[in-house]
Amino acid sequence: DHMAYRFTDLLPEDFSDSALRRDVLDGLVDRPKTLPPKWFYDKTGSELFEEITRLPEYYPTRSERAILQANAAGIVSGSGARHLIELGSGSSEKTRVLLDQRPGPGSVYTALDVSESALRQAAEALAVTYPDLVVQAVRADFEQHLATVLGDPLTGRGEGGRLVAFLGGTIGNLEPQERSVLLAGVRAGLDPGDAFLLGADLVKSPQVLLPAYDDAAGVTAAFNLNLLQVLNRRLGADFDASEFAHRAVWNSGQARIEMRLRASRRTSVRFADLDLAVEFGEGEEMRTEISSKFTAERLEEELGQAGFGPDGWWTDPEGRYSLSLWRP
Ligand code: AVJ
Repeated sequence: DHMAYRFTDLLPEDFSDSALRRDVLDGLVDRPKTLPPKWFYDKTGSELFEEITRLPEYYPTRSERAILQANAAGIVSGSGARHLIELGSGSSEKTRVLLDQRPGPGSVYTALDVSESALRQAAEALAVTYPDLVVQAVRADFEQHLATVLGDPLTGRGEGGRLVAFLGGTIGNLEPQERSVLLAGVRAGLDPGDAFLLGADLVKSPQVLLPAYDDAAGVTAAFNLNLLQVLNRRLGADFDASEFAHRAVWNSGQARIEMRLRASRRTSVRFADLDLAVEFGEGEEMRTEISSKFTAERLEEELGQAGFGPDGWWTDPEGRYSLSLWRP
């Protein structure tokens, strides 16, 4: 049955257009210039990201998968969950490791993402593999719709047994302020008996971190520079990508990798659709992504601030990446 899942759309039709316009108008008039990383993921960008996850230098995806595979039974049975709710589910590929441990027929999986095509593809495939699983796909922005998604009637409050998962290290892409808002929002949506599973990359030597974001084959550079094509196509901009270079910088004070695009010469860029011109000075950098790295102490402090207590901690053998379980 090709309709074996429920689809709910919480986003306006023009959501991504209006959000992109706002982000460009806000971020490219600021100093330093910044853009949020969510705009990387057009078709080419999503393919380049998949390629990044297979690079020898890029460990987070492999580490997270290894932790999930080694500990899925303990995570799922320890959480007591019958309903898995995934924020930013993408292809839901690694989610299968958790779903394989579901307690029985009637278990529920709710996927939340901004991409309808990714949601439908993932939901359809999961409904085929797991005919006894109730699958829901919700097109929503986890920075806006947590209360709706974690409330009735979508995911049923108050019965306990819900596990909210936020995997892939995406928490690291949020600014500290956005992070605390998100964590507080998850906490507010959970009841006693529910749990929160978080995938977070850990602080380590810049000798490991920097190559992960500036690989020898140049895939991350292509991924970063592709953002300029996204802006050219979607907003009628006229970036000349050959005038910009990929940079990855370890900001030790804030414990984060910053990806930037550096203008090699003075240049002016027009955004036809926005009636906007943006000047870049020679050597000026636009920050396109932060990828924060955490310590166990830091996570415990931030999750504690949001009203969570620790209930489980797993890393890969090299201690590069963490999965952690939290209780409201
Ligand atoms: C999967 C979004 C967390 O920050 O490591 C990979 C994205 N950027 N290489 C990360 C990314 C550059 C990635 N996230």
